[in-house]
Amino acid sequence: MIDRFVAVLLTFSAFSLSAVTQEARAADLTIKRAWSRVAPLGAPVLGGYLSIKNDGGEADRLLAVSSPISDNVQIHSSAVKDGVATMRQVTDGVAIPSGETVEFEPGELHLMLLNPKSRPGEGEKIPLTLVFEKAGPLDVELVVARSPPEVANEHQDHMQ
Ligand SMILES: [Cu+2]
Repeated sequence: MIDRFVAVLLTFSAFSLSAVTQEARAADLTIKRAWSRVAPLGAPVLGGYLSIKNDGGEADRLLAVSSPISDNVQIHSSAVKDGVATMRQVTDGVAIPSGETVEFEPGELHLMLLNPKSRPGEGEKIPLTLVFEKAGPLDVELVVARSPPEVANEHQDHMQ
């Protein structure tokens, strides 16, 4: 238990967050492009999108997500059935395989904050805690934007 606590402290001391790329890191996991779409006034839910990269040698698993602005943050998967978009709650977590990046994005796997206590405006941030089976808890912030944030450098490098 003590070891676990120390591990969490070390995780937080290594924690970094960039306002530009919304990047956070814990152990072998890197979170990028954490954002939420600007919601209309009175929206019953807020969407949460991000990518989780696992550079570790073994798989991890996103078990749960929480936020101070919602008592019920769910993981959803989307599918189109008979031309109708539907989504369902994922209750057994999401595997983050070793060496892979799992994307949470509109119309696909995503996070959903139910009954939000506030609806932050464009440029504001929504705190979120991701709980992983092995890496433990990781704090990130969703930047509220109208469209997905660009990933700086990574793709542009190829065009120069
Ligand atoms: Cu949803």
